[in-house]
Parts: sequence; structure tokens; C-alpha cells
Amino acid sequence: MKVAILGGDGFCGWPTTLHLSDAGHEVHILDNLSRRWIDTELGVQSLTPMDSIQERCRIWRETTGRTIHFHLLDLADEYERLKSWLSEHRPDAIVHLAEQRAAPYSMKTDRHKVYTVRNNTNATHNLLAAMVETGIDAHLVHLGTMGVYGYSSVGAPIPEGYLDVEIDTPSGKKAQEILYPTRPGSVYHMTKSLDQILFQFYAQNDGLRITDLHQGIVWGTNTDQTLRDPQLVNRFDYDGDYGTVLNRFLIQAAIGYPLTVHGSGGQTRAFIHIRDSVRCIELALGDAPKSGDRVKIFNQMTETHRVRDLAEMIAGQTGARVAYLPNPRKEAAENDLIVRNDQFLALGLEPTTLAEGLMSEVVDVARKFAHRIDRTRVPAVSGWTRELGAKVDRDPEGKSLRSAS
Ligand code: USQ
Repeated sequence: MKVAILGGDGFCGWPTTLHLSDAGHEVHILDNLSRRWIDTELGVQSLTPMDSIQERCRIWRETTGRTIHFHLLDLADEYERLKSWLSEHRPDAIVHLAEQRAAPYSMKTDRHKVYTVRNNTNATHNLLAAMVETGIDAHLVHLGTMGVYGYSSVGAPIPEGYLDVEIDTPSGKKAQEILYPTRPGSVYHMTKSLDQILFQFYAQNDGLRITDLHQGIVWGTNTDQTLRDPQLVNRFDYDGDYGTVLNRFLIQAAIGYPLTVHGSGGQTRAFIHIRDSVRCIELALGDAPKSGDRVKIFNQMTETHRVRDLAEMIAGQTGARVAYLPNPRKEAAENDLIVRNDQFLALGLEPTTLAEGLMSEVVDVARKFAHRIDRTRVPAVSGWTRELGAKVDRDPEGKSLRSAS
């Protein structure tokens, strides 16, 4: 298959690119390299030393003999170039990961909110409009988020995208299937909720074949393919904006930094290892909906955990200290979460779990590159509101000088 991977230079995009190239597909990355620019803006860098995208592709070709094509293109801003690219290359499938994916970054300032909405919403809509206009029959697989469902305890398992409801009508109750009501907890999560409506419209109006993957929090860093050469290493974010919770706890344990639990740590979230993430994308590509079908939605996660349980478990294994900090986010202090993922299990996914020794792999990577960590960038300081921002603990290590009086 000819596959276009939009956002193929990112944390999920790069290992997906390698995985699909390894499986024999002709892979094209379209990326504006914005994630690298954001590192420059924030003054942080990936824990792992990343080469340029061109160099990464060259190493892959040398290692495997397979070619990955790279095209520098801004999906949100370069509509005409996107359209020309699609009509010239006519991919069989498009994997769309080209969105700003950090909730804390999206909540930093009003400018970051505006950027995230403009970038993510335009990218998705430009793609959909260009697919219709060029008349290509590609299967679109989008990386969405579990966060569209929100994180309040409902007591019932979260279904895969759709909810059966009964509506009172003058002639009695009527059954209907609706998109599960969205309840985003950040501007970033809100953009993925908006994406869902765009997909619903274009599937219904133009018969586009679309799959939306509601992914949980990804952990881990290596896949079989990224391990083939040190220069194929995946990026690894540890900073307060882009680092995600489990990977952050693991690097914090590796460098003797207190584990930064927000609030009571009663937040329960869905998780998936990066190896399963790339496998799920491959499974979804092989299970395309037909034109005229509703958007196919998968919950792309394998297990759920409570944040404080993760912190206490890692502390128990490594001797790290747990710091319970004021929560910079506006989110439920405690929630339960039960999620259905039957569709991927039925397609043959064998879940990688926390119990499988892969946590020590992350700790080893963190120890190896510990000299690249700027400890001052570890705390999460992006507040969801001004009031929450004012209470943020910027020094969980307690290292800064304090007044003696
Ligand atoms: N948290 C801590 N301490 C930390 C970092 C996070 O307690 O040092 C807490 C947060 O307050 C939150 C939970 O851990 O309650 C998850 O935070 P996160 O940063 O790991 O994940 P999140 O912001 O939700 O976003 C990440 C990805 C996003 C993806 C989402 C899936 O960045 O792209 O869509 O996970 S989900 O969480 O299921 O919505």
C-alpha cells in the first residue's frame, strides 16, 4: 500500500513510519517539523538525541534497504500544495497525526490556545476538503484521543465512540445512536472533539472512509524498528509541557527527582505502550470502513491506572520520593474509568502491559541520556486558569534559596 503519514516526524509518527515501512508499505512522511520548532520555542530537547528527519530516513535506507520519502509541508497553511501532493501521489491510505498534541502546551497562554485550534482544526479540515476535491479513495486513519470522552466517573464502560440512547418523542421512545458526548478537558482535547464532528460530516456527505483512534496515554519509547540503529531512536519528552505522566515518572525515578503527582493523584487514565500503538494503526489500516459507512471508532488503549498508584508502584521499585503537588490542571481530583477495547482485541492485538519489564527499559534510556536533562524544565507550570497557575509549585525538589526569616 502507498501510505502518507502526516506528522511522521513526531513521537507516534516516527515509529509508525518505521513499522509500516518495515511491513513493506511505500511510506511518505508529510510534516512541517513544527514539533522541532516548539522544542526551540520552549528551550527544551528530547531526552534522546534525534537526528534530522532526512538523516533518519537515510539511516533507515542504509539499515533496511527501504526508502521513506519526506515532504516538508504545512497541512494547516498550505492547502493548495496539499491538494497537488494528493492528486500527484494518490495514496491508498493516509495516517493523520499532524496535530499539536500536548494539553499543557495548549493551555499555556491565549496565543498557544489560538495556535492549537488553528493548527489542528485547519489541518484536519484542509485534509478532508482536499480528499474530496482530488477524488482520491484513500482510507483516512486519524489519531484521536480518549480525552474526548472526558474523565468524569460514569460507572459504565466507555463504548467505542457511539452511545445508544432513547429519545422521548410525542409518539413514544425512539432509539438512536449518537457520537458519545464530548467533554474535553483542555483546548488540545477540544480540537480532537471538533475533529470528530468534521469526520462525521465528511463521511456522511462525501462517503469518505474514515477511522478515528481514541488513544490513551502512550508510554515507552522504543519499538523493534527504532532499536535497529542508535540514529533511529524515537524522541522522548520529559518536560512539563510535552512529557506524559508515566514516562515522566520513570525518568524522574532515573534521575532522583521527586515523582510529580498532580493533586491527590486520584486521576484514572487509559494507557498504551508505543509498540501497541503502532501495531493498532497497522490493524486499523487493514480494517477500513466502506464508503457510506459511519466513521469507525476504536478505543486505542490496553489498560487503565490511577496516577498515584503508578507513582507509588515506581517509588516502591526504585526508592524514589513521591511529591504531591498543587494540580495545575482543572480536572476531577478522583475518577474511575472502564473502557471497552473489544475491536482491537478481536483484530488480534496482544496487549503489552506494565507488568512486562518494559518500564526498566525506559529507566535505562533515561539513565543513559540523563546528562541531557534540564531539571528546571521538569515541573509542569502551565496552569489551566490564572488562579491555578498562581498556585503552581515550580520547585518540587525544594532546591531554590529560601528566605531565612
Ligand atoms: N499528571 C501528573 N503528573 C505529571 C504529569 C501529569 O499527575 O507530572 C497527571 C495529569 O494531571 C493528568 C494525567 O496525569 O491527570 C495525564 O496527564 P498526561 O500529561 O500524561 O496526559 P494528557 O495531558 O491527558 O495527554 C496525553 C497526550 C495526548 C493524548 C492524551 C490521551 O499528550 O496527546 O491525547 O494523553 S488521554 O489522556 O487519554 O486523553
